[in-house]
Amino acid sequence: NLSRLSKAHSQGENLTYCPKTSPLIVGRINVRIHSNFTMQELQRKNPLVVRGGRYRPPDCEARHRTAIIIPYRDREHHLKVLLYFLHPFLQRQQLNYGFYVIHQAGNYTYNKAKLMNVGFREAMKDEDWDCLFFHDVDLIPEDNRNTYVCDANPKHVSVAIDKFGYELPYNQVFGGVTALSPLHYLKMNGFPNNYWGWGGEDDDIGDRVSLAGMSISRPSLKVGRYKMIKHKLDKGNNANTKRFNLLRKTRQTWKQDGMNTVESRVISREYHPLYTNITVDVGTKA
Ligand code: NGS
Repeated sequence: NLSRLSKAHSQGENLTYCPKTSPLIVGRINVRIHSNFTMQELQRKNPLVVRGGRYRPPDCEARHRTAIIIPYRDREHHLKVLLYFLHPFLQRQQLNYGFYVIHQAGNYTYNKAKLMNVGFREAMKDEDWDCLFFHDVDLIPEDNRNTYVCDANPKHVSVAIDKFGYELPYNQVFGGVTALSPLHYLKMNGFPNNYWGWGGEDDDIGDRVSLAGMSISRPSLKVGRYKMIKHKLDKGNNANTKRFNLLRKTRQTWKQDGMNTVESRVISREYHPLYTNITVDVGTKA
């Protein structure tokens, strides 16, 4: 029956919409981090995920189209674990989704926010996504009721992380996992391109939300729960000593620096079975 339905899907037959709340959602998930499995095994566990990490429910028309954007460099183990948990998590929510890994080429200082701008641009070339989830590679959701869809305002999603005792660490925090519609994203001119190294870019993004006249929405602490995969400090991502100065100027700079000025060169676009990998040259500090 499943194969008949997916055949119906690929032939473009009209399916009825999925229910407003998916009956497949399981609630709290027992996240036990491990990676003693191969990518092939992971593919076999997700038979309905197609080339480039794309999925749509086989038996109903999804109500939401969500792109997962993962800024990335040299975190193979984390990516594997995230794929392991996130694919079934999203399928249970009956989403039409796509998985994008945005990989910074070379060893130059990391620039996460710029990678996310590239991710937005590249993902929107594929599909008219109605929501983009900007997702740290080391955060694993622990409650399936945390639905990966957008709100009326930009949503800060990872509100309760084990590392912070499952509490919001500070009021303006806007890092980890966030969800914006294309309209939200363009309204705030995307993310800053000039934060090189660790820290501050997420606070800048949070400031942009309010400077663009929006507010931050959040799920409850009960549902917005995440486990952070432990890791050592990354090479090429030292704390950005300029971050406090940059943050003082966001009000003056956000309209001149962002999605309207992102300069980068896509080196390759690879369609892996469980994700699309986009390798990009983001350049160097001005
Ligand atoms: C703030 C940083 C954010 C960072 C947050 C949590 O202080 O970029 O801590 O960091 N802001 C500045 O440095 C201005 S964490 O404890 O997860 O490493 O995301």
